[in-house]
Amino acid sequence: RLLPQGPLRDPAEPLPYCPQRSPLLLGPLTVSFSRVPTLEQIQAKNPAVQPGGRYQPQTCEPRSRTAVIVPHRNRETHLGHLLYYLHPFLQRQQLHYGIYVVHQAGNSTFNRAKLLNVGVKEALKDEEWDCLFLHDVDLIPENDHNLYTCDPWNPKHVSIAMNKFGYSLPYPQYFGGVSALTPDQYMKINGFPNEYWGWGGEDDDIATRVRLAGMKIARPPISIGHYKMVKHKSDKGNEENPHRFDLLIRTQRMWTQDGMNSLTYTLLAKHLHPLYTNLTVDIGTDP
Ligand code: GDU
Repeated sequence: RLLPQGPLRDPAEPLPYCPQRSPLLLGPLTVSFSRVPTLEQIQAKNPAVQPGGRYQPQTCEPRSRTAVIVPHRNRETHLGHLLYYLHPFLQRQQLHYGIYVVHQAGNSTFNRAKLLNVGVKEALKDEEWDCLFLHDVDLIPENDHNLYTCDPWNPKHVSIAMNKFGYSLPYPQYFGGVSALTPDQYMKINGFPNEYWGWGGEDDDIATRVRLAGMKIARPPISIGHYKMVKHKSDKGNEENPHRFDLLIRTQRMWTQDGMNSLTYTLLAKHLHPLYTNLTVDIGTDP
């Protein structure tokens, strides 16, 4: 039974579930970085987005509550591109969602995986999210059939076909870019490692955790896992991690000790920006 919408609907009655397949989806999208949108322009295009970058459909009960968590420092232009494309994309999928940007304070070496652990911990204080999307700031999905929902059984690697790798997977265990885990799956792998400072290695560590925790990597069909990367030079403060191969040898021994159960940080600020929740965090420095 479909309930009447609008003024005829009794507000005490629960909303019907959103359809299994959203009627708003467009399929392949054209993504261009030729103009950098201002935050005001993005806000004007997304009037239903609430402070903190939250949204939920008004006419149906969403089937997923997804938190998108973005590790960030000094990539404001990329963040503009991501917000410009991601807000309408997620609304077309009829999701209840929130976007979190986890900003590493200070100039010490960048630590992507630890920032994502912080984002998960803080996001779960806000709401009972049932899907966590761990999302690089410079990757834009190019097909909205790529649903930002979780696989109930296995962690999902989503950015499987990036333009920079010729729209194919660079190697079978690749887990970098964009991935999606339920909170249970995230805890089952003890989250992401905290000890990878600088570029590289942490994504392979996470893939190993998935295997060691007895799960497999789920993936969408290659044709819909397309992503376009905003071109960038390597960042100051995120140089290649020279210890990454040594750390990877130790994953099997360390994964139950290094992760969500050993996470320490200081939350310096939490700000509900009109388009996202900004968490500014002191995660310490590379030992
Ligand atoms: N980032 C910042 N500021 C920085 C450095 C990194 O915001 O100064 C964030 C961004 O979200 C960025 C992400 O960290 O998208 C990953 O960093 P890079 O873009 O420099 O790395 P790559 O483009 O080479 O990314 C690939 C994968 C990542 C990760 C990385 C190795 O897409 O998910 O696994 O390799 O660390």
